[in-house]
Amino acid sequence: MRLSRYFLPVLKETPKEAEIISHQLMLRAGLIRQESAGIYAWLPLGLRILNKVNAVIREEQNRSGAVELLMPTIQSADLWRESGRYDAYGKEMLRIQDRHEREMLFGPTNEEMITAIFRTYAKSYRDLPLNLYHIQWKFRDEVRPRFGVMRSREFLMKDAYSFDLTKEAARHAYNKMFVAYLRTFARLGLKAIPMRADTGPIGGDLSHEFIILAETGESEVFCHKDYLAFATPPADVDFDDVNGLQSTVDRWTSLYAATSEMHDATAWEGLAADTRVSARGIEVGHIFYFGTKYSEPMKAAVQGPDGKPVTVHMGSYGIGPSRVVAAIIEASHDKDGIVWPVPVAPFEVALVNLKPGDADTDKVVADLERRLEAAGIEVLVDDRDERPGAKFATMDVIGIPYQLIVGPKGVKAGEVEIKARRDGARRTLPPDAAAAALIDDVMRERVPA
Ligand code: 5CA
Repeated sequence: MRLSRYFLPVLKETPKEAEIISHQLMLRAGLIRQESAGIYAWLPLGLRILNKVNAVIREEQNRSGAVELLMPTIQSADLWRESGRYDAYGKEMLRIQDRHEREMLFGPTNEEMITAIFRTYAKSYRDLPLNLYHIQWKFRDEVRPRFGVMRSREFLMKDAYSFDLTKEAARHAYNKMFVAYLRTFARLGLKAIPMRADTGPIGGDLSHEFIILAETGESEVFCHKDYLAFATPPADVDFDDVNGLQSTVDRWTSLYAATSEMHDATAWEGLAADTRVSARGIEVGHIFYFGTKYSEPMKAAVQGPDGKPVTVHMGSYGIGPSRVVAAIIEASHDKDGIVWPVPVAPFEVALVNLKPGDADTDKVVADLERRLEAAGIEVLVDDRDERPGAKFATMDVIGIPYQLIVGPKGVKAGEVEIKARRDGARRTLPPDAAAAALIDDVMRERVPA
């Protein structure tokens, strides 16, 4: 992609309305634009990042056995009357009337709709277990939308819903999502700690929030410091191994970890002082087991092995990809801008042409672009007619992991320069060797172990 033909509205100044660093940098780097309070347009660079986050989430959901579908954003109020949540949900629900004066709503979550889909088609215990998910926009009319896409009114959610015959089977479904979430957040470059959590309007008696520690987090959280060094379950984890998965979950829930709503001050005081981490946290995922809370009133039952109807046990599992983008920035930035980990970077290499119009430089840049793209690397070529300083500043703000810098002096000497955005480390190499080194580095970092 040539920057001269792209749409990248980078801002020089930090917008005053943005209070936290991720919001400031998302506006400065031209990722999002506010359209109304808590409602954002995703500009081209931002959309590429959001799509990368979704791709990682999707891969790990699919790996765990969940199946993707897509439900609409607009739902009928009648569906919510069946579960009894239409009135209970309160002012956070955006209620809409269509031209026939039918009551509709913009979905804040999809438990009711997925239960209705399930009961239409699933008739037998042989249809179970089942986990269906989608990645779709939600709307919650938050009283205080703030911090950009971190707490917005319209936001993207990956929500999965599991259906099982028994409570034990539902526990296994819960554990699958628990482990898939550990892998997902690790691949996104985040250290997420599962914490016992309150279930709020979703309901149920078993629930964990996946929290990343960050100064700008909205809630206060408490956890044992050993969690920070726990190893992520490997890519070849066997999701059908009931005991194996349970022991992974047991280990990840063996030490103290709680959000402020679930905090037990006495248990906390009992821990050795040097093992206690009390910090601010950002909730990037939330999983729930709620048994028959929806299947009972909505009559979602299947025929059991003995021919009798069994009301199914359900759970729901959410991740907020739009919030995750902001959370990654909170966890990965420096004074000059964003530092994207390769798996979510909007482009993997920024190829900076220091003198567009200089025939020799242009040729080396074009060759490098072709070579990298042929290897499947995503390249943004800075071919703008700008001072080198301005180009470097832009590339630093938008945070592409590697900069490949080509100027007339280097070209004469047969050299180009690689700068790693992460630590600023520089290497000077002949163009061919630089391309080979970058292809190596990017491929290695795409899917971390
Ligand atoms: N139906 C359940 C699970 S599928 C549910 O709605 N859970 S939730 O309310 O906890 O939301 C799931 C995830 O969506 C949260 O963990 C968070 O990452 C994201 N999320 C929730 N509210 C917002 C918001 N206002 N702005 C951005 N992301 C949000």
